[in-house]
Amino acid sequence: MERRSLLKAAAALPLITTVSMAGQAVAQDKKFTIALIPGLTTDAFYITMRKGAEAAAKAVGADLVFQGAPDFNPVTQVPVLDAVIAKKPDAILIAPTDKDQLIQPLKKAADAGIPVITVDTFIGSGVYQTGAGDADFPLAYIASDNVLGGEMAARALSTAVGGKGKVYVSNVKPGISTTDQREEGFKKELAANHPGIEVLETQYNENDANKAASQLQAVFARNYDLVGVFGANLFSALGAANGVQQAGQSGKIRVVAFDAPTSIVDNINTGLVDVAIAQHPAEIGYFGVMSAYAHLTGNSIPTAIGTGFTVIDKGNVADPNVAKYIYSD
Ligand code: T6T
Repeated sequence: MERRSLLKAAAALPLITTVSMAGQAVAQDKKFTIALIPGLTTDAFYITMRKGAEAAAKAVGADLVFQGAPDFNPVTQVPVLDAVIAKKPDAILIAPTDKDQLIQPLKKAADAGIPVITVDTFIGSGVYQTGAGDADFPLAYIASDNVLGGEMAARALSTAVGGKGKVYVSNVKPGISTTDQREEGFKKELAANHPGIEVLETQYNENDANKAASQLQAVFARNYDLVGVFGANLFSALGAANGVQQAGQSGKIRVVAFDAPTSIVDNINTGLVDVAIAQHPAEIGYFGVMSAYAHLTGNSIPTAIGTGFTVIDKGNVADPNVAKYIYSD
Protein backbone atom coordinates (compact mmCIF):
# COMPACT_ATOMS: atom_id res chain seq x y z
CA MET A 1 0.00 0.00 0.00
CA GLU A 2 1.32 3.47 -0.79
CA ARG A 3 2.11 5.79 2.12
CA ARG A 4 -0.78 8.10 1.20
CA SER A 5 -3.37 5.31 1.26
CA LEU A 6 -1.86 3.92 4.46
CA LEU A 7 -2.45 7.29 6.09
CA LYS A 8 -6.03 7.30 4.83
CA ALA A 9 -6.57 3.82 6.21
CA ALA A 10 -5.16 4.94 9.57
CA ALA A 11 -7.46 7.96 9.63
CA ALA A 12 -10.45 5.63 9.21
CA LEU A 13 -9.55 3.67 12.37
CA PRO A 14 -11.57 4.18 15.57
CA LEU A 15 -10.28 6.74 18.10
CA ILE A 16 -8.09 4.24 19.91
CA THR A 17 -4.56 4.68 18.61
CA THR A 18 -1.41 2.85 19.48
CA VAL A 19 1.71 4.71 20.36
CA SER A 20 4.83 2.69 19.98
CA MET A 21 8.14 4.01 21.25
CA ALA A 22 11.22 2.42 22.71
CA GLY A 23 9.81 -1.02 22.06
CA GLN A 24 6.63 -0.42 24.09
CA ALA A 25 3.10 -0.25 22.84
CA VAL A 26 0.51 1.58 24.90
CA ALA A 27 -3.15 1.75 24.02
CA GLN A 28 -4.18 5.38 24.17
CA ASP A 29 -7.82 6.25 23.90
CA LYS A 30 -7.84 9.70 25.44
CA LYS A 31 -6.78 13.16 24.45
CA PHE A 32 -4.28 14.40 27.03
CA THR A 33 -4.50 17.85 28.54
CA ILE A 34 -1.14 19.36 29.36
CA ALA A 35 -1.00 22.60 31.36
CA LEU A 36 1.81 25.12 30.90
CA ILE A 37 2.21 27.63 33.73
CA PRO A 38 4.73 30.32 32.73
CA GLY A 39 6.69 32.63 35.04
CA LEU A 40 4.32 35.35 33.85
CA THR A 41 1.98 35.59 30.89
CA THR A 42 3.09 38.85 29.25
CA ASP A 43 6.79 38.08 28.80
CA ALA A 44 7.94 37.48 25.18
CA PHE A 45 10.11 34.63 26.48
CA TYR A 46 7.10 32.66 27.73
CA ILE A 47 4.93 33.70 24.78
CA THR A 48 7.55 32.08 22.54
CA MET A 49 7.72 29.04 24.82
CA ARG A 50 3.95 28.67 24.46
CA LYS A 51 4.28 28.57 20.66
CA GLY A 52 6.74 25.68 20.85
CA ALA A 53 4.50 23.89 23.34
CA GLU A 54 1.48 24.36 21.08
CA ALA A 55 3.39 22.97 18.09
CA ALA A 56 4.25 19.84 20.06
CA ALA A 57 0.71 19.49 21.43
CA LYS A 58 -0.66 19.69 17.90
CA ALA A 59 1.82 17.08 16.69
CA VAL A 60 0.72 14.55 19.33
CA GLY A 61 -2.96 15.48 19.41
CA ALA A 62 -2.91 16.84 22.98
CA ASP A 63 -4.66 19.94 24.36
CA LEU A 64 -2.41 22.64 25.77
CA VAL A 65 -3.73 24.93 28.49
CA PHE A 66 -1.64 28.07 29.06
CA GLN A 67 -2.45 29.74 32.35
CA GLY A 68 -0.28 32.09 34.36
CA ALA A 69 0.00 35.17 36.54
CA PRO A 70 0.53 38.77 35.39
CA ASP A 71 3.84 39.11 37.23
CA PHE A 72 6.84 36.96 38.13
CA ASN A 73 5.97 36.27 41.74
CA PRO A 74 5.19 33.17 43.84
CA VAL A 75 2.39 35.08 45.57
CA THR A 76 0.46 35.32 42.30
CA GLN A 77 1.74 32.08 40.72
CA VAL A 78 0.66 29.72 43.53
CA PRO A 79 -3.10 30.49 43.23
CA VAL A 80 -2.83 29.87 39.47
CA LEU A 81 -1.13 26.56 40.19
CA ASP A 82 -3.85 25.61 42.70
CA ALA A 83 -6.55 26.41 40.14
CA VAL A 84 -4.77 24.29 37.52
CA ILE A 85 -4.37 21.36 39.95
CA ALA A 86 -8.12 21.55 40.71
CA LYS A 87 -8.84 20.98 37.01
CA LYS A 88 -6.77 17.77 37.10
CA PRO A 89 -4.75 18.06 33.88
CA ASP A 90 -2.80 14.99 32.79
CA ALA A 91 0.52 16.79 33.33
CA ILE A 92 1.80 20.16 34.49
CA LEU A 93 4.71 22.03 32.93
CA ILE A 94 5.71 24.99 35.07
CA ALA A 95 8.39 27.68 35.33
CA PRO A 96 8.52 27.99 39.15
CA THR A 97 9.05 31.61 40.21
CA ASP A 98 11.05 30.67 43.29
CA LYS A 99 13.39 27.74 44.01
CA ASP A 100 11.99 27.16 47.51
CA GLN A 101 8.55 28.71 47.66
CA LEU A 102 7.10 26.51 44.90
CA ILE A 103 8.22 23.19 46.42
CA GLN A 104 5.21 22.59 48.68
CA PRO A 105 2.61 23.93 46.22
CA LEU A 106 4.01 21.64 43.51
CA LYS A 107 4.11 18.70 45.90
CA LYS A 108 0.31 19.00 46.03
CA ALA A 109 0.19 18.34 42.28
CA ALA A 110 2.50 15.35 42.57
CA ASP A 111 0.47 14.01 45.52
CA ALA A 112 -2.67 14.33 43.40
CA GLY A 113 -1.00 12.07 40.84
CA ILE A 114 -0.28 14.81 38.32
CA PRO A 115 3.18 14.49 36.76
CA VAL A 116 5.22 17.69 37.11
CA ILE A 117 7.96 18.86 34.74
CA THR A 118 9.71 22.17 35.30
CA VAL A 119 10.63 24.32 32.32
CA ASP A 120 13.04 27.26 32.33
CA THR A 121 13.38 27.45 36.14
CA PHE A 122 13.69 24.68 38.73
CA ILE A 123 12.85 23.95 42.35
CA GLY A 124 15.36 22.74 44.95
CA SER A 125 18.67 21.92 43.31
CA GLY A 126 17.13 21.24 39.90
CA VAL A 127 18.44 17.67 40.00
CA TYR A 128 15.36 15.46 40.02
CA GLN A 129 14.45 11.81 40.64
CA THR A 130 17.48 11.16 42.84
CA GLY A 131 15.77 10.39 46.15
CA ALA A 132 17.62 13.32 47.72
CA GLY A 133 15.90 16.26 49.38
CA ASP A 134 12.24 17.23 49.27
CA ALA A 135 12.21 18.72 45.77
CA ASP A 136 13.36 15.85 43.57
CA PHE A 137 9.83 14.75 42.59
CA PRO A 138 9.48 16.55 39.22
CA LEU A 139 10.11 14.17 36.37
CA ALA A 140 12.34 16.46 34.34
CA TYR A 141 13.91 19.90 34.03
CA ILE A 142 14.03 21.42 30.55
CA ALA A 143 15.95 24.67 30.18
CA SER A 144 18.96 26.60 28.99
CA ASP A 145 22.26 26.01 30.80
CA ASN A 146 22.09 29.25 32.75
CA VAL A 147 25.52 29.04 34.40
CA LEU A 148 27.04 28.66 30.95
CA GLY A 149 24.90 31.57 29.70
CA GLY A 150 26.31 33.76 32.46
CA GLU A 151 29.86 32.75 31.53
CA MET A 152 29.14 33.62 27.90
CA ALA A 153 27.82 37.02 28.98
CA ALA A 154 30.98 37.65 31.01
CA ARG A 155 33.23 36.89 28.03
CA ALA A 156 31.14 39.12 25.74
CA LEU A 157 31.14 42.03 28.19
CA SER A 158 34.86 41.69 28.85
CA THR A 159 35.53 41.83 25.12
CA ALA A 160 33.26 44.88 24.73
CA VAL A 161 35.03 46.84 27.50
CA GLY A 162 38.56 45.78 26.51
CA GLY A 163 39.06 43.59 29.59
CA LYS A 164 39.09 46.33 32.21
CA GLY A 165 36.90 48.59 34.30
CA LYS A 166 33.83 48.53 36.52
CA VAL A 167 30.71 46.56 35.64
CA TYR A 168 27.64 45.28 37.51
CA VAL A 169 24.80 42.82 37.13
CA SER A 170 21.23 44.08 36.77
CA ASN A 171 19.18 41.19 38.15
CA VAL A 172 15.60 40.35 39.14
CA LYS A 173 15.72 39.11 42.76
CA PRO A 174 17.46 36.30 44.60
CA GLY A 175 15.74 32.90 44.67
CA ILE A 176 15.04 32.51 40.94
CA SER A 177 17.09 29.57 39.68
CA THR A 178 17.79 30.91 36.21
CA THR A 179 18.87 34.44 37.04
CA ASP A 180 20.81 33.28 40.13
CA GLN A 181 22.76 30.86 37.94
CA ARG A 182 23.45 33.49 35.27
CA GLU A 183 24.92 35.81 37.87
CA GLU A 184 26.93 32.94 39.32
CA GLY A 185 28.38 31.99 35.92
CA PHE A 186 29.08 35.64 35.07
CA LYS A 187 31.01 36.30 38.29
CA LYS A 188 32.84 32.96 38.18
CA GLU A 189 34.11 33.57 34.65
CA LEU A 190 35.22 37.14 35.39
CA ALA A 191 37.00 36.13 38.59
CA ALA A 192 38.78 33.25 36.84
CA ASN A 193 39.82 34.83 33.57
CA HIS A 194 39.32 38.59 33.51
CA PRO A 195 41.41 40.12 36.29
CA GLY A 196 41.05 43.68 34.98
CA ILE A 197 37.31 43.76 35.61
CA GLU A 198 35.81 44.89 38.89
CA VAL A 199 32.25 43.73 39.61
CA LEU A 200 30.17 46.19 41.63
CA GLU A 201 27.22 45.21 43.80
CA THR A 202 24.27 43.57 42.00
CA GLN A 203 21.17 45.74 41.57
CA TYR A 204 17.83 43.92 42.00
CA ASN A 205 14.93 45.37 40.00
CA GLU A 206 12.01 42.97 40.79
CA ASN A 207 11.56 42.37 37.02
CA ASP A 208 10.71 46.07 36.55
CA ALA A 209 12.51 47.60 33.57
CA ASN A 210 11.88 51.14 34.84
CA LYS A 211 13.54 50.30 38.13
CA ALA A 212 16.48 48.76 36.25
CA ALA A 213 16.82 52.00 34.22
CA SER A 214 16.84 54.20 37.36
CA GLN A 215 19.33 51.88 39.03
CA LEU A 216 21.69 52.18 36.04
CA GLN A 217 21.65 55.95 36.39
CA ALA A 218 22.18 55.78 40.16
CA VAL A 219 25.13 53.38 39.79
CA PHE A 220 26.61 55.67 37.11
CA ALA A 221 26.13 58.71 39.35
CA ARG A 222 28.21 56.96 42.02
CA ASN A 223 30.74 55.54 39.52
CA TYR A 224 31.53 57.82 36.59
CA ASP A 225 34.03 55.19 35.45
CA LEU A 226 31.33 52.51 35.00
CA VAL A 227 32.06 50.71 31.70
CA GLY A 228 29.51 47.92 31.45
CA VAL A 229 26.37 46.18 32.64
CA PHE A 230 25.03 42.65 32.29
CA GLY A 231 21.22 42.52 32.15
CA ALA A 232 20.47 39.03 33.46
CA ASN A 233 17.01 38.71 31.90
CA LEU A 234 14.74 40.47 29.42
CA PHE A 235 13.43 43.22 31.73
CA SER A 236 16.78 43.77 33.47
CA ALA A 237 18.54 44.15 30.13
CA LEU A 238 15.88 46.31 28.53
CA GLY A 239 15.82 48.59 31.57
CA ALA A 240 19.59 48.79 31.92
CA ALA A 241 19.90 49.67 28.21
CA ASN A 242 17.24 52.38 28.57
CA GLY A 243 19.14 53.72 31.58
CA VAL A 244 22.35 53.90 29.55
CA GLN A 245 20.52 55.80 26.83
CA GLN A 246 18.85 58.20 29.30
CA ALA A 247 22.26 58.88 30.86
CA GLY A 248 23.60 59.77 27.38
CA GLN A 249 26.13 56.93 27.63
CA SER A 250 25.14 54.82 24.63
CA GLY A 251 28.25 53.02 23.33
CA LYS A 252 30.24 54.21 26.39
CA ILE A 253 28.62 52.02 29.02
CA ARG A 254 28.48 48.69 27.20
CA VAL A 255 25.48 46.40 27.57
CA VAL A 256 25.27 42.63 27.31
CA ALA A 257 21.68 41.43 27.39
CA PHE A 258 20.23 38.07 28.30
CA ASP A 259 17.13 37.32 26.17
CA ALA A 260 16.06 38.66 22.80
CA PRO A 261 12.76 40.57 22.55
CA THR A 262 12.01 42.29 19.22
CA SER A 263 13.35 45.62 20.55
CA ILE A 264 16.81 44.08 20.82
CA VAL A 265 17.26 44.36 17.03
CA ASP A 266 17.16 48.17 17.12
CA ASN A 267 19.22 48.29 20.28
CA ILE A 268 21.94 46.21 18.64
CA ASN A 269 21.81 48.15 15.37
CA THR A 270 22.18 51.49 17.16
CA GLY A 271 25.07 50.19 19.27
CA LEU A 272 23.20 50.59 22.58
CA VAL A 273 23.49 46.83 23.20
CA ASP A 274 26.64 44.98 22.16
CA VAL A 275 25.47 41.39 22.48
CA ALA A 276 22.20 39.60 23.22
CA ILE A 277 22.21 36.00 24.35
CA ALA A 278 18.98 34.55 23.01
CA GLN A 279 17.59 31.47 24.68
CA HIS A 280 15.51 29.01 22.69
CA PRO A 281 12.18 29.16 24.55
CA ALA A 282 10.18 27.53 21.75
CA GLU A 283 12.50 24.53 22.05
CA ILE A 284 11.91 24.43 25.83
CA GLY A 285 8.13 24.42 25.31
CA TYR A 286 8.32 21.82 22.55
CA PHE A 287 10.43 19.37 24.53
CA GLY A 288 8.37 20.05 27.64
CA VAL A 289 5.19 18.84 25.95
CA MET A 290 6.97 15.98 24.18
CA SER A 291 8.44 14.79 27.48
CA ALA A 292 5.06 14.93 29.21
CA TYR A 293 3.46 13.05 26.33
CA ALA A 294 6.19 10.41 26.29
CA HIS A 295 5.73 9.88 30.02
CA LEU A 296 1.94 9.72 29.72
CA THR A 297 2.21 7.07 27.05
CA GLY A 298 4.39 4.82 29.17
CA ASN A 299 7.90 5.80 28.16
CA SER A 300 10.79 6.78 30.38
CA ILE A 301 12.11 10.29 29.81
CA PRO A 302 15.40 12.10 30.49
CA THR A 303 15.44 13.90 33.86
CA ALA A 304 17.17 16.87 32.24
CA ILE A 305 17.13 18.35 28.76
CA GLY A 306 19.41 21.28 27.95
CA THR A 307 18.44 23.67 25.18
CA GLY A 308 20.69 26.06 23.29
CA PHE A 309 21.61 29.70 22.90
CA THR A 310 22.12 32.00 19.93
CA VAL A 311 24.54 34.88 20.45
CA ILE A 312 23.34 37.95 18.55
CA ASP A 313 25.44 41.00 17.69
CA LYS A 314 25.70 43.66 14.98
CA GLY A 315 27.49 41.25 12.65
CA ASN A 316 24.71 38.64 12.50
CA VAL A 317 21.46 40.30 13.61
CA ALA A 318 20.21 40.63 10.01
CA ASP A 319 20.88 36.96 9.19
CA PRO A 320 17.50 35.15 8.99
CA ASN A 321 19.05 32.07 10.61
CA VAL A 322 19.86 34.21 13.62
CA ALA A 323 16.87 36.55 13.53
CA LYS A 324 14.54 33.54 13.82
CA TYR A 325 15.60 33.28 17.48
CA ILE A 326 14.22 36.74 18.30
CA TYR A 327 11.24 36.12 20.59
CA SER A 328 7.60 36.58 19.47
CA ASP A 329 5.56 39.30 21.18
O1 T6T B 1 15.02 35.12 31.12
C1 T6T B 1 13.72 34.62 31.04
C2 T6T B 1 13.61 33.38 31.89
O2 T6T B 1 14.61 32.47 31.48
C3 T6T B 1 13.81 33.74 33.36
O3 T6T B 1 13.61 32.61 34.16
C4 T6T B 1 12.88 34.84 33.78
O4 T6T B 1 12.99 35.94 32.91
C5 T6T B 1 12.74 35.67 31.54
O5 T6T B 1 11.43 35.19 31.41
C6 T6T B 1 12.85 36.93 30.71
O6 T6T B 1 12.01 37.93 31.18
